[in-house]
Amino acid sequence: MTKLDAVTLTRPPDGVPKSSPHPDMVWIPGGTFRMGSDKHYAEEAPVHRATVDAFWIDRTPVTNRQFREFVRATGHVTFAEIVPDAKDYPGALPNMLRAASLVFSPPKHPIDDLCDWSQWWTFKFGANWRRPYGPRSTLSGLNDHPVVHVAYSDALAYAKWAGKDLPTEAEWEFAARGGLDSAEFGWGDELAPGGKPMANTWQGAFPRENLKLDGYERTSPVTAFPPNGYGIYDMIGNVWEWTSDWYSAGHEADAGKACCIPVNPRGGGEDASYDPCQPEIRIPRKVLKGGSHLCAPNYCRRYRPAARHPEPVDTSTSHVGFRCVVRQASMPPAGRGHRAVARRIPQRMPQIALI
Ligand SMILES: [Ca+2]
Ligand SMILES: [Ca+2]
Ligand SMILES: [Cu+2]
Repeated sequence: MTKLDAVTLTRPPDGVPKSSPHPDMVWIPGGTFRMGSDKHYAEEAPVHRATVDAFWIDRTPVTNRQFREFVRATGHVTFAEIVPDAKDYPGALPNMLRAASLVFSPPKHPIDDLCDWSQWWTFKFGANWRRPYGPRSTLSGLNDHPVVHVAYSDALAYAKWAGKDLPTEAEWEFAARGGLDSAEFGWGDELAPGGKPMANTWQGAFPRENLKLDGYERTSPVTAFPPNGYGIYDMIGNVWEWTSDWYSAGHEADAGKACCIPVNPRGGGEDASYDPCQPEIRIPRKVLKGGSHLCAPNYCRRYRPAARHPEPVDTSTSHVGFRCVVRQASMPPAGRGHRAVARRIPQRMPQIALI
């Protein structure tokens, strides 16, 4: 076991602007922190020290209002709006070759098997960021909710357009901890201190009983819950957020000596990110962070800064969004064996977060 060090925070160096380079960004001081957790899911272990340089981060996840501005300015068409090309789908079922996205649909019957996510995820034709629940839905009332149904390439395209980038996993986790080193949640050690919900998660027995004690059945406005110690909102819950790191099944061991703590770590390589349970599907997976409105105590306790989940780069859902960062210096590329993200398409339907 490594002796726990006090978190070291750096202050913005001289010359760093006091106000952000873009509206609604918050300065994160950077420093050395304990990343991961040994007390929860295996993929979060081991706890290890990591250092991140200071950066700016969006105060909230990107909203539908903001994403609409981007689409108006660029004409960007999201992955979920594009009809898949049969050439890209050897062996695909022809009736699945339609523009679609995964929408959470609570099952009508009791579920015996909580591993069978197809019971509550529907690959809904015509669902996309403008029609988040399906072809007849709209964004009415959802302007200040996070954009959803965005694949990795959509998040990255937005970030580039905005003159920003996507956070690494280490940056994201550092920011989510809000200066509380090794606390279980982004606000302390209790999920709902004094009964007060601190994030949009799921109360009740997932996936059928949504008690909505936090006031929201699905997504919520991005400032509906209190900000963390850095003044940023919704890191935990509401929607999972894309990071730019390839997923690997666990973290590297702690460096041991202070000299060797990794600086701006980028996780493993793309090749290690494929799903070992589905070797025939070669779609690399990125790390999602923060949990969502579907994370429930009986099913998925990932409403914590250390939590992480693999998401295939081409998968979009009703519970995944993103936010951006701005750095002073460029970041090294993701992981070892980095290659460009190819537009590879799954055989039948996107793999999907088991959440
Ligand atoms: Ca909720
Ligand atoms: Ca979030
Ligand atoms: Cu979850």
